[in-house]
Amino acid sequence: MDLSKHKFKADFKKMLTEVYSMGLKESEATEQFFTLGNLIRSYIAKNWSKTNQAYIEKKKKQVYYFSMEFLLGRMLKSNLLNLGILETVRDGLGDLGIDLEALVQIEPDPGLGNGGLGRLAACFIDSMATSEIPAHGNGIRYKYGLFKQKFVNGYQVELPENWLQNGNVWETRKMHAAVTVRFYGHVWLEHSGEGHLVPHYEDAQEVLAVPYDSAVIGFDNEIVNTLRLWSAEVPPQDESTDYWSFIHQRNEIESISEVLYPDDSNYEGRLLRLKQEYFFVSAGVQSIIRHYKKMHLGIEHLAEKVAIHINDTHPALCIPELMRILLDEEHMDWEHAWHLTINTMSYTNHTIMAEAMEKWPIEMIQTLLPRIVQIIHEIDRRYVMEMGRLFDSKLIQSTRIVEGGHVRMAHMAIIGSHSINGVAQLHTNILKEKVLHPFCLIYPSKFNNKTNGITQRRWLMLANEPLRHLIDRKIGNEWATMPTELKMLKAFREDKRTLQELAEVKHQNKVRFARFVDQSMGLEINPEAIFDVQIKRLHAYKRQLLNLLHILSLYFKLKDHPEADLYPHVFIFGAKAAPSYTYAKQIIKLINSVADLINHDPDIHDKLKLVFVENYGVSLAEKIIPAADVSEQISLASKEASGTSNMKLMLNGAITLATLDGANVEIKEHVGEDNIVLFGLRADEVYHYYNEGTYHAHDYYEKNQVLHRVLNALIDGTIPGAEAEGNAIFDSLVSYGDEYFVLRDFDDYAAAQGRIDRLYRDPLIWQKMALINIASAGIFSSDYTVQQYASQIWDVSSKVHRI
Ligand code: TH1
Repeated sequence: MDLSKHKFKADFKKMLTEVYSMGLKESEATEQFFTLGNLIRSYIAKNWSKTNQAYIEKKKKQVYYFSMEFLLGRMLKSNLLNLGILETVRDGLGDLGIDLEALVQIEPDPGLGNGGLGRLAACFIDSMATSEIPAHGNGIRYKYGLFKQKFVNGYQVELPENWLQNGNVWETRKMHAAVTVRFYGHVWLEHSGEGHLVPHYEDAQEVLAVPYDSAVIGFDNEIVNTLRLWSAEVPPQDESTDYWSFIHQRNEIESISEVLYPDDSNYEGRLLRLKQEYFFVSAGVQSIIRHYKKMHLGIEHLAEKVAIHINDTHPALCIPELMRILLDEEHMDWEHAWHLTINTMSYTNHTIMAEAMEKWPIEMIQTLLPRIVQIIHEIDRRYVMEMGRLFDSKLIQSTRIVEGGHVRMAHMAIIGSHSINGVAQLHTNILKEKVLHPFCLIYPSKFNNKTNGITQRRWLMLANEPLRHLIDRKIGNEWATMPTELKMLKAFREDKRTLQELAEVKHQNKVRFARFVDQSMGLEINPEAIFDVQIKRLHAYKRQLLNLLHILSLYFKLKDHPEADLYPHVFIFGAKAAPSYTYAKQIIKLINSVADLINHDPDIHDKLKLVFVENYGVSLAEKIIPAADVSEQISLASKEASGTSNMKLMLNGAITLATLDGANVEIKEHVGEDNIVLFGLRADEVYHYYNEGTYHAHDYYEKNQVLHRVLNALIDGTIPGAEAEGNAIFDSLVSYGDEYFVLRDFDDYAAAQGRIDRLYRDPLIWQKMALINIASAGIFSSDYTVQQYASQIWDVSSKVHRI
């Protein structure tokens, strides 16, 4: 938008008086932040309604991205950037004696997600608005986001994250768009006068779903899409309601949107979680139908104008819910309703981990959602009947929805959608060939790949301004919307000056991060050291333990040979564990205890430091990623569906140290073998071990001297404070089979770390690798990812930039 600094300053002062009746001098950062937020809202108001009107008037097909999680991060700078007024506002505020960065800190970081899946949804809505895709997010307005992590004595302690405490400037409560969602009770079908069956409900609990809308602003294009998050409330009561039963009901109902479940890649079969899933699905689908009817096209054309995307199986109840509305409220016959539903729905699978697969007990659904369970049974019955004519009955039994008293949500999502995609090429291949192979025989054409992506606007333009300016000086700024233009940087691969400038940018970011570590943790780290970063949820398959065991081996090496030629290293971890995931919490405690040991050992000096940042999340990622030299992507091959921090770190010039897992495979293809450091078992080798049952972890403990010493340190008192955890972890590796092949990959990992150490010593070689990584990262922009979803899955228009 066009905005002069002069006008901005006048607008700002005016808004401050209007909202707070305050002059500049009396105001503090909090008022200034809310004033700026309100001003941004006023700037976008016109374009927001214009966008919506245009979608209706032009009868545009619209996409609804259903996700239990939207891990947005702070929105102030992102909104300013996308509006094209970041510099004007920064300058203008500066004139008024206000530091924009101080206002940025006022905004709470809304943690409405756990990790990659939720952050992907946030990158997608930014990219969809920027790519001019008519698409909206649909999710839950959790009162409490992901817990705040504290370390007490090295143990993770969880505190509530009350992000709404001071209100949320970006949202608008839309009372007129509220809908009712029904739970419990009894239902029976009766013939209506007009020849169809209509359901009658008795004793149902009614919940009012109230939407809160936030603007999703496209970059430099006047598009404003919507993120709609639902909040659960008690419907208006009549006079006969008993007061105490009302209070009781209110607590039960409001608990639905109270808190985000803190499990990543893990399924907790709680009733409240099922309620959450149906709550936002039913509210979202009802509101889509209501909106669709404004176009007056007839319900039979729904799939031409609406695409519903199911982000993992958590919103898979969209399928029976849309069927319910088409059958019970639109009085369609089953075949037509089913055809429409399939054509409307598409589904992304994000994991092959068995413990993440949702399987809801049929009685639980029966009690909570009596009408939905009837529809699920009927979908299942027809599937078995119709497919049973075409395929072997064993194949059909193994793929049906209802089995062993459970509803298999992935099966329902596949059977009820026209598209199912994995999130990286390797992951999609594993789905097709192994995990979902039976479905691939039945529906080969439904399967496709959409490799994940990240938005370069948040993860480079905003998070790493020094690098952004360097790139702009070298190749211009078209990469803001045409990210593969970054490849032009390759022309500078031999240019010493550019490589030197790149090194200076990285150094500057490392100094900044070191200052942060010093101030927040009282720990001094040396910016000349290699900053080696592993930031992601704590999960056994991600193998933070492999990293830690190697750190211990370096520590012992330095203890035995203080003169050993090790380049100084700072190992940086950021990770939350699910509160109920005991093993992950034990690993956190062990990492913290090892950090205490190493960081306080006077023999070690600056050669080795271990930093475990507390409360890792989007805001911390924005600080750490620009300062990273090495990106640890060391999951056991086949287990990490894609990963996205690998892409963010590469984009910021870190060198990837990786197994050939998830999107690492594609990173390797784009940067070439020389610009990535690989190690470890390949996915097919992992499967081979499983099939043959030939992995014996204990042998590695017995035969590998370095490993032997490191593992013994876990149980012999070398690591003070973590005796119990050390024992449990030792047993998991040595006695109970080492499920994720940590010991098998240890030597190869250590050798790869040795290569990193040697490469880093030659700054020209290292910076050239960094430059090629940045230059090759454009293809991993979520702009391209969503453009592919738009054309290949959703069949909606988008502004496609050539790759
Ligand atoms: C993650 C995957 O583990 C990761 O590899 C991928 O990059 C990311 O999704 C985005 O596609 C997943 N997060 C969750 C969270 C839950 C359940 C399953 C997964 S898979 C709650």
